[in-house]
Amino acid sequence: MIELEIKLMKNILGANDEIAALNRKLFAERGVAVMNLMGSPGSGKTTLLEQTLRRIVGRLRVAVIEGDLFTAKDAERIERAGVDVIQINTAGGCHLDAAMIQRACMSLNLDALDLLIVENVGNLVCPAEFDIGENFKAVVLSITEGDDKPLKYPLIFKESAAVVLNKIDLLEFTNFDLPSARQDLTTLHPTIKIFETSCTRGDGLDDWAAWLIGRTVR
Ligand SMILES: Nc1nc2c(ncn2[C@@H]2O[C@H](COP(=O)(O)OP(=O)(O)OP(=O)(O)O)[C@@H](O)[C@H]2O)c(=O)[nH]1
Ligand SMILES: [Mg+2]
Repeated sequence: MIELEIKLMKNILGANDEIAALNRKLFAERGVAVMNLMGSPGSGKTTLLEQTLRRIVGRLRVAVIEGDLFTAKDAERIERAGVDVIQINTAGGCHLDAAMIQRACMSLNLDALDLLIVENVGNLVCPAEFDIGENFKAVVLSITEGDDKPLKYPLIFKESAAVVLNKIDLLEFTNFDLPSARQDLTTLHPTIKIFETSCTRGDGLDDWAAWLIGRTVR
């Protein structure tokens, strides 16, 4: 029984990887960089995107794909930031997969883009397991989630080029041990780029946006 489940998972991931490779080839041909933005529900992914778009629109041609189980609430927020946005509803599914991104891209003019940002479904586990053909992943971890999360959910931090420690304005109200979290992150992934941000106060957002522009413009 256990063996069957493992084989099934391998088949699902194998099929996903094939479509992800096609997506990656398409993005390379069209010259568009793709970031897969992941993190727990409520960690601040959409708020970070709203703040990021304020800093990069006008310098980069950007579109956003929003992944959510239900509703278009996040897509409506991003639309107000003045960029093209496509909503994918997974109807309960805990992650986006490569085929969903492939379909969404049919409604986008990739030639007119420098950067495509994908906000994945809020979850620290499944999104890290499914390649969508992105160039790089980033993960948002909010201070209110606890400093133990990198070691408890290592894959997502190992896979991500950057981690955004968000809600740093709330640090004094929690027992989040910042040096310890930074140490764990660096142990798991020595080259991971760590940002400390507050989307309410503005800390760290310019540095994060500059890094993103640097990853996009080659
Ligand atoms: N204090 C504080 N609150 C923040 C910060 N960033 C986001 N929030 C708040 O956190 C809540 C969740 O933010 P969202 O951006 O919706 O989180 P999300 O990760 O997109 O959530 P899902 O899409 O549901 O997974 C909202 O009430 C935000 O206003 C921050 O830096 N500091
Ligand atoms: Mg969101």
